[in-house]
Amino acid sequence: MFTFFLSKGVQETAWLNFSTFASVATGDHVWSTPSNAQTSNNSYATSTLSSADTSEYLHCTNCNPGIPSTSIISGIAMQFERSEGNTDPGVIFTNQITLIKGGSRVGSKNDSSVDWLLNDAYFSFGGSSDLWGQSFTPADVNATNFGVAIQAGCVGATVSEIARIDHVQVKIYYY
Ligand SMILES: [Ca+2]
Ligand SMILES: [Ca+2]
Repeated sequence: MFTFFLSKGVQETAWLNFSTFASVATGDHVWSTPSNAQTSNNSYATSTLSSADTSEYLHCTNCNPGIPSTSIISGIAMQFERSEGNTDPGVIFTNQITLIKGGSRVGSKNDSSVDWLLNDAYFSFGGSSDLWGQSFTPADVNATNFGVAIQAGCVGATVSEIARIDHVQVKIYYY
């Protein structure tokens, strides 16, 4: 039985949508209509930023992964579909992405060297053996207060620019 358990290898959920969304401090500007990040439909969570500003964190929680209670969580990935408005292209970037464990932001990645594009595109972070420097039990990720958070930044803008997020998803890897 134990040998079979080990030989199963790592399993993964589908890319999961979230059900609960909020704009949460800290940051210079709120996310409007945060629940627009639930599905890919070209309706956006937006935050309007001037140069050197950051958005608040877009908190996305409640993904209902249903991980069996005896499993080991080996990795967590997230992806999000993003773009920027077209008043001053090339000034919006990802300042910070974190996971949310027990309702609090933990772990951190940034992608500040990559500008968000004028057209929607998905970018992904994390992976099958990446726990973002944290540890998670099945109960942690099954909880309604597990999720991801995204903070946008802006640099070099001559006018205010809009950060836009169409869709946020998460995938859990476990064995
Ligand atoms: Ca889209
Ligand atoms: Ca959307």
